[in-house]
Amino acid sequence: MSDIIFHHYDPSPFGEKVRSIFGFKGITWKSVQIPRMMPKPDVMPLTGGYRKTPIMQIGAHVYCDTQAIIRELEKRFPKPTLFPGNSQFLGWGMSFWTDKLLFSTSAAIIFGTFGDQMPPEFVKDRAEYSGGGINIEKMKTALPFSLQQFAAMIDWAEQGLVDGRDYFLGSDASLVDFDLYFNLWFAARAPAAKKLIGDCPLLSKWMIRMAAFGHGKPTEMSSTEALEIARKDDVATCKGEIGEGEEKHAGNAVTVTPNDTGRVPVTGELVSLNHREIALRHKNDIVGEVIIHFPRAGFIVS
Ligand SMILES: N[C@@H](CCC(=O)N[C@@H](CS)C(=O)NCC(=O)O)C(=O)O
Repeated sequence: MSDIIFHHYDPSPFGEKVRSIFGFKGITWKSVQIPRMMPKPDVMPLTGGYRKTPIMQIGAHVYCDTQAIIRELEKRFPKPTLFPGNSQFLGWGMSFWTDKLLFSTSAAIIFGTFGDQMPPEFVKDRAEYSGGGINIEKMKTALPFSLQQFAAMIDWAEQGLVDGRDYFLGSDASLVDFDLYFNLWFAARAPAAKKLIGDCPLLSKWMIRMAAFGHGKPTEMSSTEALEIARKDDVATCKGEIGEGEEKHAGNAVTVTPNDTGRVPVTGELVSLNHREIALRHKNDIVGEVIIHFPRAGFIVS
């Protein structure tokens, strides 16, 4: 099997979500460190312009968004499953709360706490990325409110562990746990959020259990090596999956854009379109043809 190549940076919270799943599943992977902000010259040829972190590459297949990455990992490494007791709905549904609302609360705490120490070019990059949602002065003023919201939401999690279970769905970890974990891992950089988590004794012990999964077995790879692997992989005959009623769109030139942040459209020829996935065949001079996979939920195809 081709290598799992993961493009990320170590402090990336969404990167941590996937790294902790690598640990849970005991996956061996290649780690490519990418810039924390634009420009990302060695990422763009793989993603066609999608700029978020992380992405996963397998040969000339590129998976954008943790939803697409996790779905592919579950397919290739089904054991241990992220969905014990057929918990797909809870896992994916939970991720829309943790990745959007809870994450924006965690980010508001981080920017409200450390905004003054962040390099101006980083703040400018994130302001553009979020479509104007980052304003350090406002986030500093709103910090007490953000912390109250955070405390109220993590109290739900503390309540979820009161019967002595190890993980939110019982004795086995599930996507629900990994959805929450990376947010707390991120927010805990702010001393006030760390204290709120510390005030939840069951959640604190759960954090230790989650951290113990580790990150699997990574080895470093350079971005030029990753580009070369994509270039050498031939995906000319690769076929996707077109869902019922979507046949008329197959092969069309389309754009795919996230519907929240980092709204950069990616263009290509449509190879997959169904309730779970959108995939495009994208060409450029650096890597030739790549197949770029996105989740359907949260992305706009036009
Ligand atoms: N829905 C995306 C969200 C990813 C995301 O927001 N990542 C943040 C960093 S962890 C990001 O892309 N920041 C801008 C950047 O890295 O350029 C996913 O699940 O992968």
